[in-house]
Amino acid sequence: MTRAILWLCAALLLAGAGPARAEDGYDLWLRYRPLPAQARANRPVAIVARGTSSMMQAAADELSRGLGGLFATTVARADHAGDGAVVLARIGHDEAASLRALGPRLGDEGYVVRRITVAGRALIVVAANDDRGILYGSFALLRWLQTGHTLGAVALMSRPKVKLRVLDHWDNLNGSVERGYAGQSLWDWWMLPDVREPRYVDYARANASIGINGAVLNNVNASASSLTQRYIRKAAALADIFRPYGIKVYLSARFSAPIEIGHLSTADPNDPQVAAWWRAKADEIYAAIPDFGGFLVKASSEGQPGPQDYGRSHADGANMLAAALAPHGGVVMWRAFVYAHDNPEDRAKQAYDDFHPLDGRFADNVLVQVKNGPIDFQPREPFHPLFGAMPHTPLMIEFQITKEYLGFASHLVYLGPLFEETLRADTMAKGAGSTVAGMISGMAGVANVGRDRDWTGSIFNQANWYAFGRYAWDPTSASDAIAREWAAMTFAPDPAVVDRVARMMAGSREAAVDYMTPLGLAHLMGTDHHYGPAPWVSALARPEWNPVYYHRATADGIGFDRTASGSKAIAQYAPPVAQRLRDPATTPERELLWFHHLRWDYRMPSGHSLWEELVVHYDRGVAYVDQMRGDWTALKSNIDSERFEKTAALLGIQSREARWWRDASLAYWMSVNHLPLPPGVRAPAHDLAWYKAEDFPDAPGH
Ligand code: BDP
Repeated sequence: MTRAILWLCAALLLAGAGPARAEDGYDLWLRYRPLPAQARANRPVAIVARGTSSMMQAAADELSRGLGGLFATTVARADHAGDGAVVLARIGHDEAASLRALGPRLGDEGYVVRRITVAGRALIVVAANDDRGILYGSFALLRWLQTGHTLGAVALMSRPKVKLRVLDHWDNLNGSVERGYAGQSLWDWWMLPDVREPRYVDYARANASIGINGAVLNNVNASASSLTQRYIRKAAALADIFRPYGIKVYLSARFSAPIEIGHLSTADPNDPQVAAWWRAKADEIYAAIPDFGGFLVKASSEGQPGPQDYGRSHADGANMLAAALAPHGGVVMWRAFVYAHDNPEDRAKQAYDDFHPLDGRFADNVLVQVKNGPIDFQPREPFHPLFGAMPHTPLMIEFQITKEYLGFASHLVYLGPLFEETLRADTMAKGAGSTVAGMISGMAGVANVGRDRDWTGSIFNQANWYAFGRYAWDPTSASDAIAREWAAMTFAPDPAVVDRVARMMAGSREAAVDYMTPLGLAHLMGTDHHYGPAPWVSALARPEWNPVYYHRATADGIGFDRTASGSKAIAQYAPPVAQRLRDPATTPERELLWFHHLRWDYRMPSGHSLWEELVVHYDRGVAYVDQMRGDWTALKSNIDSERFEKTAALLGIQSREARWWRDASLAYWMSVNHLPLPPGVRAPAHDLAWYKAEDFPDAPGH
């Protein structure tokens, strides 16, 4: 029977049983609601774990919970693997003997899930070289079923392509979250280490289900207090909870901590006393957290202290910390997000200028963490020129999962296509095919989770957490496949639901780019809180804080000239890429105004003038949101009322705010270019003064 028919039967059964059960999103994609009766025919009878580690237990418990839910029965743990049992075993174990040859292909953390017959018994075996692989394999088996496949057909094998897969929490010790739109911090620092909330376990389960293996607990704009003994104890409690789920904890380290909490007179990385302080601090942390991951550091950036305060380089600073962590096996994730207030250079060039000369000068346990684009998590940026330019330095890529620049919690913007675009970008550093995906040793995502009941402020924001994990596991993934997987697990593996939800998601990021910053524009948002449009802002203290710095619109034209006649930022890319970007005609249209300043009447390939084309994009973005609303309405009978209503309300906000972005932007551009709107185009709802007067002192996340 086809899946569509199975789902039709299930829907009919449900209809007979009354309205679908209300849900609040807490269960994320791990809902484990019963499969349709026909899909439950071949049910597992028991779970047998060949090992006693806490990770093995976590895997077995998850299977018990998941299979129990999906098959609407109890699937208990057992010692004997009878016919129909699910067995968790290391590759060397007898019951996994026939899989032994696969061992080398699984490496660390990889898994294989197969239906095999052992001494006449049909077993489902989840096997790996290590327990972490078994944990991931267990979640993969559940995902297989949740996405509408049958147990009988299971045959899975996978290993992660990226070693460090980390969530960065920008959580402050007072419970606020920098750029967080899902309530207060998940960590109740005040009550820790005594109160160990069940939520922490569910957070760890969710991460393990998508292969995330690290969490930085505190904000990159770090407080030195997080390194005091009191807070180390709190972090240790979280580490204990996360350990069975394969998640290491990391801390953001404030570079000046030796002064602030160590009472030294300097934090100079070349001062032996400073180095000794960090060594002692690392020893203290490892005594409490033996598998501590290491430090994330934002230094000499946006006013944060750093090695440059002492005339030292980023390598000097990173290597000093790395030396303190090395004896314990820890790493330093040193951020390349730097730009200086006294540097008149194009902001997009500054990170490259600082870091490129340091290639090969970092210690072995340092990773340089580079944002996806050269400025700052904008709705669209070209890939960062450091990718491909530091062949002798392990690089991590940093994405922002929280939607600081993409509509906060309310806009439905699926980030899969954004991740995909950067990861697939060809740096041409070593010839064609030198993709960003192929040159990263780690992937960090600025987390979007908070204390909201649905974790992320909306159901669809959960998809971005999910997609981040799936991309970190395999950066060559396809965003549409991930969206479909998520939709099946989150709603139902009913093709009617999955097709429509995936369709909504597919174009949602492009739509946000269209109504916010089309054709390569960037950084046009409101000051400080970053909510809403403010392309007119021009009076902030530092030039690069002002939107006008980025769009450079005048009566003649618009865009940032980064060619040889402008800031020359294009020269930071490998020659074949630079060659293409030099000419507006060969620059990808989506990045046109990032690299070029063009006249308003510049002829686009469509035949439109640049001005007309901009208007088309704004309108296209708004129209897409309307289409998503229509799609969602059509799903009303397929989705439980609680998640349906909340999402519908948020789409209402998005529809209003997409129009606001469009209208305010157009009103401003027209005040600069004095051009009329093309015939038939709707005029902004208000005049420019009205948009400028809007004020949001209470916007969240700031
Ligand atoms: C910017 C955020 C700011 C962060 C900064 C960073 O607005 O709050 O501190 O990124 O990444 O986008 O350090």
